[in-house]
This record gives sequence, C-alpha cells and structure tokens, in this order.
Amino acid sequence: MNRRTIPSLLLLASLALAGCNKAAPTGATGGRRVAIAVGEQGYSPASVTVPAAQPVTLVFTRTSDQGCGTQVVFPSLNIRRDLPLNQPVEVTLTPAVGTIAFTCGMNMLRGSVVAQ
Ligand SMILES: [Cu+2]
Repeated sequence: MNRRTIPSLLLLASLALAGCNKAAPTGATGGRRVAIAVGEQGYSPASVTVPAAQPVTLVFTRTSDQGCGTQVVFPSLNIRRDLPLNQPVEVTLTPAVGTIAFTCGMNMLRGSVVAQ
C-alpha cells in the first residue's frame, strides 16, 4: 500500500506545482527548462550549464520576501523581469557558447548561464 501511495502523492504534488506551466504548449522543439529558486541568499542553482545554440527556458521562482530578488536582470541581453513572490517567471534564451550573467535589480545577487 505505502509503496504505491507515496509515489502517487509525489506525482500529485509535482503536478500541482507545475499546474499553469503544463497548460502552456511547449511547441514542436520542446526545449529544456531549468528551474531556479531565488531565495534570501541568492540563486539556486547559481550556475546553470546548458548546451549552446539550443533554446532553454529558465524558470525563476522567488521563494523569499527577504533579500532583494524582486527583479532578475540579464544585462547583456537587455532583459529585466519582475519576480512576484512564489510565481514562476520564464526567461527563454538561446545562448551562444560562453557565459551569460544574471543578477538581481541591484546587481547584488549573481548567477550565470554557461553554454557549451
Ligand atoms: Cu539586490
């Protein structure tokens, strides 16, 4: 009984969390998605390694009202997004080989996308 119940609960929980995202069509190319939590201490994970020249969607979710993660900024791409608390915000990019930095609105929290 337990062996069946626990995976079902986990599945339900992940479906509930994924909720809105599941409804959106991902398109023919699919594309990878990387979840990034924005907490008091910064981004988790702070560095994401992805294949170059392939679309990737970073899904930022700010999980803390402490700290200064209320915006995420990709200076080199001219992208600035508000991050409402506990609401996933998607940033899709197709990186060339190299490193793309992202920061909070005040350039204090730091993260990077490494494409190779
Ligand atoms: Cu800041």
